[in-house]
Amino acid sequence: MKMSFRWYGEDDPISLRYISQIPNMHSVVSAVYDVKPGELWPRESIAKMKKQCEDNGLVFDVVESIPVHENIKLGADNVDELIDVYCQNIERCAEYGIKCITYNFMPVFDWTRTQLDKEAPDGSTSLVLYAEQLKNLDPLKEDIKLPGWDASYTQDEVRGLIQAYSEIGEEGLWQNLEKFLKKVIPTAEKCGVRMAIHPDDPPYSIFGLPRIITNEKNIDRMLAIVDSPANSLCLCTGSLGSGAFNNVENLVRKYSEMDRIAFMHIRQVKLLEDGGFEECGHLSKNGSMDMYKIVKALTDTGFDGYVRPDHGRMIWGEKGRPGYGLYDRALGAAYINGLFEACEKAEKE
Ligand code: DNO
Repeated sequence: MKMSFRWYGEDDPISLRYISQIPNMHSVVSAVYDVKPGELWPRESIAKMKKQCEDNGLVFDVVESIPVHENIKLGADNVDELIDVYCQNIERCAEYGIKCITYNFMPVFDWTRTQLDKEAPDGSTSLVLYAEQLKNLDPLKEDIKLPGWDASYTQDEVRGLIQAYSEIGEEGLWQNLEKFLKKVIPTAEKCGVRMAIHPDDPPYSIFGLPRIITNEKNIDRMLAIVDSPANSLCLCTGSLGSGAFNNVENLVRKYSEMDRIAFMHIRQVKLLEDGGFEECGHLSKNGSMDMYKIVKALTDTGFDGYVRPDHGRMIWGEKGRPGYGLYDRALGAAYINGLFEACEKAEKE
């Protein structure tokens, strides 16, 4: 596996220098942030990021994300044009050494939480989704914003989008994903890039919007649309694991065996009885998933893709982007490194 770390570019309070000091760090996961979805990524911006990473002994070979324009997901009139730009962006990334591109197909909102700073008894804070709080959130009535969301929509635009998605429904979204994959995957294949779709987070419909990358049956359906390692998963343990119906270690074993995981996001969640969840430290004993079994499923199946510690808590007084502080993600990386070393060595004994 190749260990990686997400970096939000020059606006990120965490320096590449610090990232390079995390044991076993190999790749930087980032994106060009100065363009809107649907626009071409300037070559100079990709080249600059590549150089900044190299100057710090790191490799910029994973993109997270090239966002998919809502009009692609909705199958609007200019969909062909937008998919064409998407393909050109894949080609441009490949020119600068990118091997894996993460994206998602979630309507309007990316990952959703109801609170970003829930304090634990030890004083650390983390992201949570409480079912009670979710019931009271209504994007049709109030202007809610989360750090993972495209903040550029006005309230009226959000209303219009929610309406448009309710008209196409789940099957409409599937058809639009199919069209997208059938054009994008051959381009990715040609330039040696693996496309890695991120599961919906949480893995069920929210605000009445369709969500389709949620469970084993749907992931099978998505992978079958184009049967190629270029059409792969960014298997996010926390996203899939926040649905009690998903057995994450089985999913990891199955898709890694099929060579359809390009990228692993490893994080822990603690499931609550009412369907909500709390993010917590990476350790197995802190949450609902057995991290040892997840890593073992990867080493047993010869996984050689990218791994990144995903969301951490805010600890040691750190202030920063919720879920994306340095300290707890670095602890997560160290823990994941240890699990990999133990599993790999045990195999050889
Ligand atoms: C959340 C992230 C997601 C992910 C996108 C991929 O922390 O894992 O925002 O980057 O869904 O497109």
